[in-house]
Amino acid sequence: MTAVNPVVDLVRDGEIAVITLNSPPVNALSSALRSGIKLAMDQALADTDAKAILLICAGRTFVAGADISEFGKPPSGPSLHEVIDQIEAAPKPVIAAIHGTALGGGLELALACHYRVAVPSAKVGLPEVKLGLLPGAGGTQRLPRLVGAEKALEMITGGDPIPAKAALALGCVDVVVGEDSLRSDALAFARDVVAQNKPLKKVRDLSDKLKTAADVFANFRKANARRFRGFQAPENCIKAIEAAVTLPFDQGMARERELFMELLQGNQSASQRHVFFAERQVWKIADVPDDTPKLPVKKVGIIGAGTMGGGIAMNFVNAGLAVTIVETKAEALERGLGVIRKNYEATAKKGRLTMEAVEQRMGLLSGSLDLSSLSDCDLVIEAVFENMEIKKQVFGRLDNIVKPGAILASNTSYLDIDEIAAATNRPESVIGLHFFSPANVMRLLEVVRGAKTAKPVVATAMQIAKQIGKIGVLVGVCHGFVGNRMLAQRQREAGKLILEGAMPWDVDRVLYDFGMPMGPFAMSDLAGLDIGWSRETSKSSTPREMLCEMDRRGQKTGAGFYDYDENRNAKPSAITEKIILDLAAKQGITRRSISDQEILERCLYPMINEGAKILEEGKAQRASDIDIVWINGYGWPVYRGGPMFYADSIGLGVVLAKLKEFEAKFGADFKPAGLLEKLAVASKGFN
Ligand code: T1G
Repeated sequence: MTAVNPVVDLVRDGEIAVITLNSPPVNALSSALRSGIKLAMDQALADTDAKAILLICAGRTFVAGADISEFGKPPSGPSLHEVIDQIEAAPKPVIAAIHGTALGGGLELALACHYRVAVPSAKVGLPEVKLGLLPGAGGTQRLPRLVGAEKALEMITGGDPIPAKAALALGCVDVVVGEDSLRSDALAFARDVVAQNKPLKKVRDLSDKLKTAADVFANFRKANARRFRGFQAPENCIKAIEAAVTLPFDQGMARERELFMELLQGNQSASQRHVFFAERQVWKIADVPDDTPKLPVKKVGIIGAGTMGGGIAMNFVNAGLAVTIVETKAEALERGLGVIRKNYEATAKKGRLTMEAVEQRMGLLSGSLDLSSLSDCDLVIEAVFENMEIKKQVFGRLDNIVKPGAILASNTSYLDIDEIAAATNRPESVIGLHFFSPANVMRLLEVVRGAKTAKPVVATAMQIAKQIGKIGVLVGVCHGFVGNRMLAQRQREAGKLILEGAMPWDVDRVLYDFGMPMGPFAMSDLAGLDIGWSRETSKSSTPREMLCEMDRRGQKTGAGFYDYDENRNAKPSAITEKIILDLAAKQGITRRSISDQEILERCLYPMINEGAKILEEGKAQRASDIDIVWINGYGWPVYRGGPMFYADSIGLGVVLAKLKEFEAKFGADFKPAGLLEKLAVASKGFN
């Protein structure tokens, strides 16, 4: 065995030269790995006794792509193109042996080989679009030659990997071998290639599958316009695949390069790469190391079978955990369990679940009207009405009922976890688990650490988040935690802007065009304008109050800020416009024309400023955690990286100057946070 360099070994096994890549954790194609492959190929090609070359990886996976952390840095070592060209042009057969995932540059490397062997559990894919990029090492030119343009469009613009079996059916891999015998089976395959003098199958030379109907690309664009809204990468992917179909290979490669560099140098990819690493950082807690003991969680109790309680329960049942839901009234319990069954049956109807699985999940779910039925639960999550007194009562009772050592969690969206914990004699076991509606769908889970929450409880809560398929973000106790606390800033400004001169549909249009799924007023109409509203306390002091007083409660009443047709399509409302004009006049506000830029800045900059305060107070560990909260909980467009990353991309100096201008015009709501001021002055960023 020759160590070609620290991450690549070369050994000859009979007449086969075996190149082993060993660069944990995922054999990302760093400069060291690329150099090692090139050196090993040189040696294997020079070795006259080596009749074929096997490329295999040590560790948990085949190559998971280019090394994303090298992007944006000065290039070093051979480029991936050089390595790939050397392999494809090799005069000896090169075989890739794939286990784990062959992703991005990893699959492109394998597609340059003359044959590919994979284990059944392997997955292959080109996920670059998820990083705001496209496969930039021949993937957009070689994959269509193997699977056809339509399948390539789906795989490359979607970015999701496919299992080995499907890859075999598509011709992406040549054979699927034994799960635990990859090396020996791949060696046997290589020997057979030599023995039978099989041809050097170069994907670049294939063309049969490239015949494509003229309208395939136009139809694909049309069918996916909504899904790709705001993203640049999907269109560049489509253009590159079009080049594969219309141009000779080398010209197609040149076109791919142009389209790749355009994306690599753009803001969107920088944002999405930031999110890639940010999503992996959230799990790292400075004072709660990975080896912190975790508490066993087998049985879960949920208090409240309403929308949130039901959705929360589904997460645990989906993860195979037994769940008991407690309600105060039988009809509420029945209704709650009924909604869960309906949800599962709807999923089954769409073919995404079998009826057997529906019954199996419903089998894990039980209902009760008795809180003491939760006595032996390992975790109890309270999802009752958002009222402190009610929550404290519930926690006081749970304290007397549930076994010692169990975790008591609240799904509160705003309230003080420390005050709730103080209603028990075990504040160390109390934590906030703030789910987002619909709780069985939304990926975000704000894990709210109380002043006395024990480290094993924090560690267990983060582990549970992973177990139920959520992205857990650790936050501190403050009103509205991270997400809602920042949202309040935007909602306040949106409410002021429509009195000062804009209309709800102007504000919504600006934020929609920015990339949010919908603006604040359309969102309020969807959620219902009467959440937290009561006729008794209503004073006609805001447009929302006045709309509720007129029974315009949102989509559910066919009217709110917008008027809705029978298909729930929204259109600006003359009634809302009149309410706003009258209220502004009544409040002595002289309306003025407000630019889209001001609307955007007034809505986003106070949020960013609040994010800075959250960091100052230590209510979030890092700025990128705040970005993950907003992307996974509030629909912030991933191609803008999150509010804190967005602020960095604009420049904190710009944000600071604008906040100061607004402070002078509109008051203390815009007073810049100390941290923002300090970083801006130092020309630094949050991330
Ligand atoms: N580059 C650098 N670091 C990477 C990496 C990569 N490609 N992939 C993973 N890591 C790090 C990650 O940050 C984490 O670090 C650790 O490895 C474990 O990852 C020219 C342009 C392979 C499915 O997009 O999808 O090729 O936090 O926690 O859950 O066309 O990692 O421990 O310090 O995610 O088991 C295309 C990215 C690149 C695949 C494993 N490839 N990776 O998931 O572990 S662009 C990708 C993944 C490209 C070419 C282009 C997943 C995984 P740390 P992990 P996991």
